[in-house]
Amino acid sequence: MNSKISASMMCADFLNLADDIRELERIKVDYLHIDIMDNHFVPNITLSPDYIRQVRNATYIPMDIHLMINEPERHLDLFDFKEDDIVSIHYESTPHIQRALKALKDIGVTVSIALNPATPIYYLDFLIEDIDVVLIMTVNPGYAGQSLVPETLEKIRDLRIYLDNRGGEHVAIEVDGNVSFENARRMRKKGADIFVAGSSSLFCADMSIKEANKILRESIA
Ligand code: S6P
Ligand code: MG
Repeated sequence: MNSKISASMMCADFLNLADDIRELERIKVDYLHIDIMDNHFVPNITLSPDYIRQVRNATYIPMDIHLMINEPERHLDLFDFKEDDIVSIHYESTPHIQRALKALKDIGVTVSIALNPATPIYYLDFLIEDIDVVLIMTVNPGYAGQSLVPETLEKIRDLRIYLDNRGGEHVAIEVDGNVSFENARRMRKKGADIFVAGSSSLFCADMSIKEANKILRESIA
């Protein structure tokens, strides 16, 4: 599939959020990546259902909602999901992952399963029918600004082969964590389709969103 960019909103300028959103519309970003953390599944707290509602009123860009919360199936009704959204839940976050994925499918969103760096690909053996996207965490979830876990690069390539051999050719691969210009190029070569762009690229300190977008698009073309 054509590569897509999902802008990591926990890295946006909170004091000038409306300006950042207008700029993200101008550069035609594909998704707004919204990190939701509960301070249990991961040791941090970030964005919220209210944030989603407010931002939803300010833009037409679909959302890519990354739930880093325990037992997400118990909390889905807190969220205002829309049909164009991707919603990711973590394999590691619930003993009832298939039930949770099915609940997302019933809501009608694009269903994504997220895997932490150390979670093996074969855990998807009985889930391929239930998913549209696999979100490969290329850092351990919880914080922006971390370094790539290098083993995850091969994991992207292995996952593409694994999916293609099991009737999952249509399943997209998303990558999240230290998606720098250089890492994005390497991830694209391994088979990544959707790139979460945070402090390592789109929101890096030393250039504008417009300039960063140009370099990132070239890296993943
Ligand atoms: C991390 C979170 C990510 C970060 C993103 C930040 O737990 O899921 O989505 O927001 O990785 O990007 P960067 O370039 O700072 O790693
Ligand atoms: Mg994320």
